[in-house]
Amino acid sequence: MTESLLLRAIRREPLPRRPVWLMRQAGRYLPEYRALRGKHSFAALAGDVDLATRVTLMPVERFGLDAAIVFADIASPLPAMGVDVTFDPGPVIARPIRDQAGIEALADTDPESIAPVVIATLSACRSALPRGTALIGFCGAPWTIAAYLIEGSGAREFPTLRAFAAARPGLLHRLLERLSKSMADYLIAQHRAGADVVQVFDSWAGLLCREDWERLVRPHLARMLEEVGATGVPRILFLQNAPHLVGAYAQLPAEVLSVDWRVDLASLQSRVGGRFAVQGNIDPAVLLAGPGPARAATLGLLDRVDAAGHIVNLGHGVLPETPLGSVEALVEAVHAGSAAAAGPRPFRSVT
Ligand code: 1CP
Repeated sequence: MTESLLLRAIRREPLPRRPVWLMRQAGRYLPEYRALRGKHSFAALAGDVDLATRVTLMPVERFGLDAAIVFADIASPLPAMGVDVTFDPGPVIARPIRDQAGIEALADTDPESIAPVVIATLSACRSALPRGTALIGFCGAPWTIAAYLIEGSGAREFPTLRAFAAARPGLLHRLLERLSKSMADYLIAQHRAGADVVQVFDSWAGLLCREDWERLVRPHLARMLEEVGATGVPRILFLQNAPHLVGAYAQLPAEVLSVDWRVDLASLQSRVGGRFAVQGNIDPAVLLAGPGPARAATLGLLDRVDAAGHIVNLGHGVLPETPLGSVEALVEAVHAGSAAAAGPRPFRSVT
């Protein structure tokens, strides 16, 4: 049984080459995804185990990536909490939460019943993937989920959320407490269903100053990570647009820190590499410039960042306009990064 490069990199073992996967690797830049999306809405794709399994496997089959991330959205567990959510294209909350009644109306969750389609998709993906390809489960961090619930949808700089945090800190605590419990349930269920690793996406981490983050957000994120960590599943913690918080996140309980391109990964590694593996952090916009710049950015990253405990990824998700050749160039550069690079792995496809 071959253990995945991803799991071994998380333990910072010496490896024949670095693992590589990409955030948002299953999505609109893939022609096979667009073809399927032409026939089904996003909600229909993510709501069907067979279709979601097919989409999860698409980028792994095409590029030979070292991990699959389950095709779902950070909003996928919200219906289990009684939240009415649609997609246009991102999550839209029918009744944004702005008061105590909205928080108290949230349903309690448990790992046995949360998001059954995502859980069944993970089991199907785990049986389809070779052991050497890791399967990643994920959730939104409590703060990032709260951002959607309070604002009502994605928004530039989330002003309603920040106003709520200033005016109703007690209610925000209560909401984050509920979310941290439900997201822990969700990740535990994903691990039981076959996720080898879980990633927490704190995409909107950077909206608060450090003092407010420490006071309002940190205790809830820490508690969720602790609860999930008790199962033994490795935790990747991703923060976006938050260079001022990287030092604070590096004190949280997780195995991997994943940062965007604004952060110097080599210096982060030299500061925290004794405690964390690091993941990232090519600017996804560089891939828009084509295979040449994508290859150059990848080689530059491999050169600067020490191989031990480095998982190659982008600093944020693949953009929909990304040429396939850029992704191919990135993956090839990682594979060529070592003379001992593993050859193509057998892959059992699900149709
Ligand atoms: O129209 C379409 O085809 C839907 C586009 C789409 C896709 C492909 C959405 C709506 N969600 C997803 C899948 C998705 N979302 C995945 C699985 C695919 C993969 O990674 O391979 C994952 C991990 C997510 C996570 C997600 N959704 C995050 C965290 C990561 C990040 O990018 O920061 C966030 C913030 C969302 C919200 C969301 N969902 C969809 C969109 C377009 C957005 C962002 C824009 C917004 O907030 O309005």
